[in-house]
Amino acid sequence: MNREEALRLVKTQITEHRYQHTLGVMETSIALAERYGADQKKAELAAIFHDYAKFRAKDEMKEIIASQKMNPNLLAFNSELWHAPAGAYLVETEAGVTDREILDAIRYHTSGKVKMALLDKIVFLADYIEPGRAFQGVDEVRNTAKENLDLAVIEALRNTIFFLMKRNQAVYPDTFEAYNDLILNSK
Ligand code: DGI
Ligand code: FE
Ligand code: FE
Ligand code: FE
Repeated sequence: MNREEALRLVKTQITEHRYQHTLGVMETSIALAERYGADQKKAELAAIFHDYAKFRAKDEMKEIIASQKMNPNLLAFNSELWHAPAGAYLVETEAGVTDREILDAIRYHTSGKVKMALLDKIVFLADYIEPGRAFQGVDEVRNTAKENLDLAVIEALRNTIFFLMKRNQAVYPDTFEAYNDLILNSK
């Protein structure tokens, strides 16, 4: 699928604000793929589709998580997590994307996971640092992303974990596992 067709499909699914975010994630993912030697076309498609399910009803996402035998533990945590795995499923079944690396990058773009693939890291990070984002600390992560991909992902994970903990929110285990894995194993 080319960029235009993918963007056209995604535009029907999300708000104009989210579409502008998606364009930012797309440009940032392509730049990170170029910088760190990933497939730029896969980075582009994964980014375009990463928030495909963002506005689906919670009941529909719950049903997908259950019927597709995804980790049922997801349902005990913040519903913000659900659009990523539900999105991977819908992008495959509705948009016809079959590439496993692209689908995984969509699946793990919110939570992260242990042993993230290069494309997973790129989309996760691009989602965090795209030009439209204004999180506390995002400029530091943008700078780190120019030099060290793993360290930038660690910083984004750390900021998100802090953010959730400051608000007394639970942190999904995969997010901690992603953080621990990169701290222990990244060079
Ligand atoms: O979909 P986006 O808004 O572009 O961003 P996202 O997919 O990274 O997810 C949005 C939010 O999910 C993020 O701001 C924090 C929230 N969230 C809730 N629980 C968790 C979580 N994020 C992570 N990484 N881990 C959690 O347990
Ligand atoms: Fe998202
Ligand atoms: Fe994210
Ligand atoms: Fe996003």
